[in-house]
Amino acid sequence: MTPKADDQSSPAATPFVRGDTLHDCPPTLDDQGVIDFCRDGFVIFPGVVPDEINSKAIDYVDNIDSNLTPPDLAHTDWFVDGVLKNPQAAGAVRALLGRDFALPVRIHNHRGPLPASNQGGWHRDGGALYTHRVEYLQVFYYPEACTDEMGPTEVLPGSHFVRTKHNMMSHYGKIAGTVSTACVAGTIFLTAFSIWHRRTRATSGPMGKSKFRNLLKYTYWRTTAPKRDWIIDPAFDFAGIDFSPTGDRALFEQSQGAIAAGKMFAWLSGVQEQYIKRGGPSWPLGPVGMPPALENPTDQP
Ligand SMILES: O=C(O)CCC(=O)C(=O)O
Ligand SMILES: [Fe+2]
Repeated sequence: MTPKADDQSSPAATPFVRGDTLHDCPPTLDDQGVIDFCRDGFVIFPGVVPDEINSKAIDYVDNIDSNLTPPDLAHTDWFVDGVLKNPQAAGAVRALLGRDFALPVRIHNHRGPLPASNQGGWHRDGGALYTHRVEYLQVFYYPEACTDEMGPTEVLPGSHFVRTKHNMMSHYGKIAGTVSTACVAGTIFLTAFSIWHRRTRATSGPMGKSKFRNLLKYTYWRTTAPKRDWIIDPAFDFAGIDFSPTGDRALFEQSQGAIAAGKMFAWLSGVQEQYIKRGGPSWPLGPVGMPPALENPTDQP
C-alpha cells in the first residue's frame, strides 16, 4: 500500500530523531503571526520565562564560567520545561515547525564581558541556505534583562532572503531598519537561520547579577510535512496579505522580498504547488483565476 504523504514525514519515519526529544504543544501564532515571521525572519517574546528559571539559568552559566557549550542544560528538567518547552515560545515553534518537532540537543552561550569595546560584524551563521523552507529554527534566550548598553544582538528584518557573501557584509556599520533585541529578563526570540545579525557594542559596566551578557542559543527541527496547522482565523483574507518587509526598497530589488516571503508562507501552509512566480505581477501579486503555470510549479524561483 502506498503511504499517504503525511505518513512519509511522520516522526516514526525519521529514525535519526529520538522519540524522547520530540515535543508537541498548542501553537501560539495565528496566520498573521506566521506571515510576520516569513516577512521579517524573526519573532520576539519579551519576558516569557519566569524569574525563578532565569535566576537558575544565570547561576548555572556563571558557575561554569565559560562561553562554550553549557553541556547539560539541554537535558536538565527545569531548563527543558521552563525554557525549551516554554508555552509561548515553544508554541511559536509549534506553529512554524508543525507537531512533534525535535527539541534542541545542544545549547550555546554567547557570553560577552561588560563592557566590551568590540562589536560583532554582520553575518549569517555558518551553513545557512537561502530558502523558503523552514526546516529548523534558531532560537535565543536572554536570562537577564539586556539593555542597549549591554550589547544586545541586532537583526535586520527581511535579510533572511538577501543574498550576500559573508566577506561582503561583515564590514557594514549601522544599517537602516535594524531591530535591537534589547529586552527584559526571560525574553526568547526565534529566527530564520539565514537572518543577518551581529552583537552590538557593550558600553555598560557589570549590570544585574552577572558581569556578563549571557545569550543562550539552540535549534529546533521539523519532523513533519508543512501544513497550515496554527491558530486559524476563518475570516482571514488571503487576498489582502501584505508580505512587504520593513525597508523593502532599501534591502531588496523591488518586491522581491515580499515574493520570497509569500513563497515561504505557501510552503509553510503546505500549498507550495499553488505558488507560481512567472515574473512581474504574478502570484502573490496577480489576479485571482490565473491559468496554471506551464512548467512544474515546484521548480519556480
Ligand atoms: O552575541 C551576539 O549578540 C550575537 C551572537 C551570534 O552571532 C550568534 O549567536 O550567532
Ligand atoms: Fe551569529
